[in-house]
Amino acid sequence: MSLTLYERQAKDGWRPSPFCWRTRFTLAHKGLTPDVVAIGFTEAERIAFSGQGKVPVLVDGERVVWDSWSIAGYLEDTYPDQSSLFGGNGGRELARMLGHWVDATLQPALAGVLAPALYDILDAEDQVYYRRTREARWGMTFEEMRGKRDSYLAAISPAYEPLRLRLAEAPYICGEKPAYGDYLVFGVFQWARCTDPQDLIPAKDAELRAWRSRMLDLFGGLARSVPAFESAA
Ligand SMILES: N[C@@H](CCC(=O)N[C@@H](CS)C(=O)NCC(=O)O)C(=O)O
Repeated sequence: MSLTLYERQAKDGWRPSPFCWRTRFTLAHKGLTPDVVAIGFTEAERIAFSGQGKVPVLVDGERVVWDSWSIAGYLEDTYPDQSSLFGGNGGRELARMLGHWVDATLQPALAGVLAPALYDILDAEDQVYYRRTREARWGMTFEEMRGKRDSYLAAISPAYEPLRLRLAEAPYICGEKPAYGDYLVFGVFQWARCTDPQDLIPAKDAELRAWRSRMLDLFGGLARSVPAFESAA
């Protein structure tokens, strides 16, 4: 059966989307290797068949699934013989909560830095679209956001606190082995690695860095196989 993943690409093959990284790791966890079709922001017509305009979109034979959470649930239910993403129903519910924390707290904590930085790695046509939509969302220009970079950077550290506490207890967020909760969080740090030259995990956060390094090694170095800034190893 053919399996195709549509994901975001920036210029020169850079792959910055945190949502798409969740899905890449989810597929790898299930031992699945999709054909990857990378599209720019201004190529939404290529996923119009899904009835919406965002990536990731997974096509599994006749089945079309979009939204990283829906894709994770679909893969867990459709490929139950492979290693579980959630470790049962309670784990699935907890993963949903963790996803909400990532979307509502962790990702926004880095977004003030990463939104204008992402602009720099887009093709010219995508830059026009991205600037228009993101500046409207933030209510200020990218230049104004860059001017506030130091204050955005200072606000990141408190958002890491739950990760610090967890990674002092276990090698992975999900325990002895990585699972969906790790992929949710890692997507954010892979977005950072693939977007901004500065490492957004400071040296003092050694355990968080060590976890990121383990995540980068997973699945044959899947996340190391794309262009990224070397500062965040
Ligand atoms: N809740 C969705 C969010 C997906 C999402 O926001 N994808 C971005 C990735 S760059 C996108 O395609 N945005 C389209 C746009 O801004 O036009 C998920 O978890 O998959």
